[in-house]
Amino acid sequence: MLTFARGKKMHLSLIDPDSQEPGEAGVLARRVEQYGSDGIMVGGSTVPDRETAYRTIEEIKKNCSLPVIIFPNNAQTLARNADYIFFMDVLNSPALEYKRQQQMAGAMLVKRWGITPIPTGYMVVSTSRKPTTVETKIPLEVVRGNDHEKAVNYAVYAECMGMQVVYMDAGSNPERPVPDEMVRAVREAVEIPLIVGGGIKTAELAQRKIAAGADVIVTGSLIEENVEQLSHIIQAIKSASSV
Ligand code: 1GP
Repeated sequence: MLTFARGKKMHLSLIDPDSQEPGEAGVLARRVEQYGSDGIMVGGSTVPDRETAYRTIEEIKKNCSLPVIIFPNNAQTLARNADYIFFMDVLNSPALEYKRQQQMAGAMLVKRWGITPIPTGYMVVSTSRKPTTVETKIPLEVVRGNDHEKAVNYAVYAECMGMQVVYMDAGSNPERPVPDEMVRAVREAVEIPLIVGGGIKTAELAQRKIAAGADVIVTGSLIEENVEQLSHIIQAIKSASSV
């Protein structure tokens, strides 16, 4: 069972079904489990369809025993063979489609298929001059890396709404990750577990985010680029001291 808790340091591996064939995803899943990752997120902003998501999860499950969490882009790409889903409010999107409509379209599927929803306050933090993919796909009220007050307000809202986690995401392959100071500001404001992802490609960066108050680190692109490096990141997370 996958349980997030404040102070419980974890690592999640993001596998994007759009980036490799399902068979290759299975090979990567086996590697990340060996390195000590705690779960596999399946998704991204460009997952083509439900069938691709299903086949990717199928191969992941053949190759490892880690829990699989859907990281959804829309209701059309949910797959019945996942264990969990980050059931999201995109906190800084003004678009009803991403606040409510996709969630409503997906809710009955999640229930029917017995996927466990993890109510998630998801925030996109803009740290790059060139927009990341998520920034091009979803209408956003921009939260820049120094907009601590906005980030804190969104996170506190998520906590008051009863969401189980806050996920601060700089998007895939950003120029820089969510700044330490912003992670710290949000950490001080809420009690719920804090997930941080986007551009965390070294052990030092992972350690810094944990030291600033992140509980869970997400790694995506690096798994496709240099999966061996992941072992250092996971070791750093597990040995880092948190606040
Ligand atoms: C993106 O947080 C994830 O939504 C992962 O980002 O691909 O940069 O690791 P990276």
